[in-house]
Amino acid sequence: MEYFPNIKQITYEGTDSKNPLAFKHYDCRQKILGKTMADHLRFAVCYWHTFKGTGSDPFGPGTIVRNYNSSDDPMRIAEMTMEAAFEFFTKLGVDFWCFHDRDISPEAQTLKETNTRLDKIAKLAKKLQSDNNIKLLWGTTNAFSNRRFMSGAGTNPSPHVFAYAASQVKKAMEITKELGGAAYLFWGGREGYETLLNTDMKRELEHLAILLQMAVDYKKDIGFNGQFYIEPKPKEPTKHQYDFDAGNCYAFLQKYNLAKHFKLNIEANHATLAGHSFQHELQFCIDNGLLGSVDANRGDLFLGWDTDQFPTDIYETTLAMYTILRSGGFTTGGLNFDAKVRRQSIDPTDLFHAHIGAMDVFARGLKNAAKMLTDGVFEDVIKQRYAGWNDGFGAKIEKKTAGLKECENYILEHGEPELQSGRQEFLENILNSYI
Ligand code: XUL
Ligand code: CO
Repeated sequence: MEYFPNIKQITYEGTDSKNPLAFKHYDCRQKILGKTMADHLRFAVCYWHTFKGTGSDPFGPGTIVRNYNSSDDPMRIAEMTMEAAFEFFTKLGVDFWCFHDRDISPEAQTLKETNTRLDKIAKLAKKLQSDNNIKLLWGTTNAFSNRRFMSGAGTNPSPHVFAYAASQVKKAMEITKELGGAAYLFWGGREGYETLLNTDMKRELEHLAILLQMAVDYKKDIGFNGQFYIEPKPKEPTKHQYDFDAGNCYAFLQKYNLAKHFKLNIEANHATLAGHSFQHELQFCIDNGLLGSVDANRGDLFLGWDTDQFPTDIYETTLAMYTILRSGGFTTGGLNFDAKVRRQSIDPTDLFHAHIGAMDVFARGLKNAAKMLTDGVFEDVIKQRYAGWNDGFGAKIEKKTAGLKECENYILEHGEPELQSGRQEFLENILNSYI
């Protein structure tokens, strides 16, 4: 059955095209700095929002009705959804997808039955992957929706719930391996707290580290070679999420000797919720060898929660791609659209408009970033600004051969420093000239 019969293959038609169902900027085969756009951007569609999202919010149930949900049998729905998903990936022309175990297959009465269901759907996914030449960017488990996880998964006060979460991680990692996933992801769904009146934060964090170590060990046991990611988020669903931001995750990973096993998956909307720019979180990761992958979306300036909107801002995508390109680009990671169409966008075609726009805005970001990098204006400015450290007394400080006394002597001899403008407005104007 065809699930999107009104949609043909989406193709690149160039900037003059008026066709809303065509790319104006994303030309998958076009080479930028020696690599195709497809290989730079590594676009992925997320299963949860795009195929399982129905537009429900705290004030009302879903508004979106999909043809692949038209069955009384939940497993038939799971199969039809998977078929619809691969039709969507193929028509859109993305190379990757991402999923949670519970997105692709519904939970049953027991873990055993649930896992049998998962195996069945994973088999279908594997066939569709190979038929359509689509790859898995990452898989993960949903250990936050079921009521058993109301107080967390790895950080739950009950070891019984911890063990349940751990067994879900085990199975989800196995199917991720079976599907050739480039990575396995941990987002700390309800790993956080509502009040310290009932929470032993220290113990909970120790338990989280134990769970991750178990995963590291099991990964070795089964020979899964994918990369592990943690996805930071500062709040929502809990008031305080433990994996607050990239800096916080890094401190946690170092404390528990896990840093060499993990990279981070940076989500734009999570960065802004943490009070950081998307670019800041990316740069922090790059500076510390932590950049894994990206959940590409955006928040709303006026709303303080995770609205998960599709990216539309060329400034944001230009700065993000500039930062990613400067670091050498993605290896295992890519740009996963962890984004959902709005509650009133009820047509299947809206899913295509959302992804086409997002892919085009990242393609523009990539092209702008490549020009910025080739011209080297910003790199030169930074080089010049720090040139004082390359020799003389600056080099002595960097080599740690000067102490407080030497600094004092230097000032006594040289007096007041000469100040240099930061030239921010000048640089912002140059940035604008690329956009
Ligand atoms: C939630 C979120 C998740 C993760 C995967 O805010 O971003 O969907 O990306 O669990
Ligand atoms: Co995400």
